Amino acid sequence: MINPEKYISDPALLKIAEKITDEKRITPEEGLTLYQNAGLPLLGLLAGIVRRRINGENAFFIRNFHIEPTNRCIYNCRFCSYRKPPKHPESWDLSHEQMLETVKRFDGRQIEEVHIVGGVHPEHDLHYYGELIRQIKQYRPGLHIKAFSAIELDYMIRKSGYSLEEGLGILKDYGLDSIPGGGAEIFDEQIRKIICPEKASSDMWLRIHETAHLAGIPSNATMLYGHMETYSHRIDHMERLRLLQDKTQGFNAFIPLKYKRENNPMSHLGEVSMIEDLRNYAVSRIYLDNIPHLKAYWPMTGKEVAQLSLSFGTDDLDGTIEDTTRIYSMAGAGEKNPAMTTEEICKLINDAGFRPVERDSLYNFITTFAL
Ligand code: V47
Ligand code: SF4
Repeated sequence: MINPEKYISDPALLKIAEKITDEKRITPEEGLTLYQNAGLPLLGLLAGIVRRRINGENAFFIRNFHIEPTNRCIYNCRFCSYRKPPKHPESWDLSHEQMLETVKRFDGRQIEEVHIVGGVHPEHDLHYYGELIRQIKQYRPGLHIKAFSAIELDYMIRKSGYSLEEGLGILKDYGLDSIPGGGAEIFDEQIRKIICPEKASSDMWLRIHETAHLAGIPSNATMLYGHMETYSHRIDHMERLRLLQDKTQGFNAFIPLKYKRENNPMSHLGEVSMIEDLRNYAVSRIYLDNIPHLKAYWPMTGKEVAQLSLSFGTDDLDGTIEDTTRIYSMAGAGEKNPAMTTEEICKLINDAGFRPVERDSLYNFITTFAL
């Protein structure tokens, strides 16, 4: 038997480690202690215990692609490299036909999910996006539509004059299946005031996800970290998510997103290290004991960090992507033309010692590969 006392000399960390191995929930103060005082090896060990309890040796991926309808946006978040003003040479605003062309590129190929997310266009309302969803569903009924961050939803629902309940219900009727996790950034109101003062508030983000969950629309949650937030702000962010998840059980996955500095006004802040990325994945896995999946979004992290993160609590590498997203490469993320074949993803997972599982959007197993 391993005697933990022999390896963990700090009594506070020892107590937390014992709680985790006893399957007990850690407090916000204990989460903060982990961030402040636990080294990478201990965090990896503890996150691995939680990961194995929830997901065994499985590491999930999906066949998916993105549609980014527009990079025009009424807001101007200081960390954003994606938004461009109307007549800028790199600005775009795709028509429904152009977006359907992207769907048609996958004719005859197995594909599970389309992820639709973009800027908040001043003129596009709920029915504009509803019609897009309707046309995609009509063309390819089996395709799961995961679409619109809470920030886009807030604007399109208000613009069309509906309550949240009505707006989300109407979008569900058009064919919306689930909601991605974007726009959460960091919930602390003071930091939000500095980095994204105009966009929907933290309370509104949480209300939209709660309302969606109650309407039977599952969702994800993100956290933008590595800018000017403190560890307390990260714990506060995760605590608000953990409380909501206790109420609704509607979150499928948590996705930490490291702030990337290229082409945005916050560049002077620099970027945190890979060690910090792995520590953050591990604390997230331990803290969010009620959100089943922790996603390493590889177009953002790069393939190697995503692979390594599997040993620090993550169990989901998102998907094949098919070179259909620009949001992260515009901010200087590792992958300029993100695309991976299922063979590549399986090898990446296998080489890290985990079992590749191809999933659908709701984490039902499609194919389980050999370990
Ligand atoms: O909310 C914007 C982030 C998010 C930068 O649900 C940046 O499966 C880092 O939500 N550096 C949108 N991050 C993307 C998103 C997402 C991604 C992958 C999977 C899922 C999912 C959702 O991108 C924004 C913001 O937090 N972001 N700019 C930047 N410079
Ligand atoms: Fe607009 Fe989203 Fe960029 Fe903020 S992060 S400016 S809401 S596109």
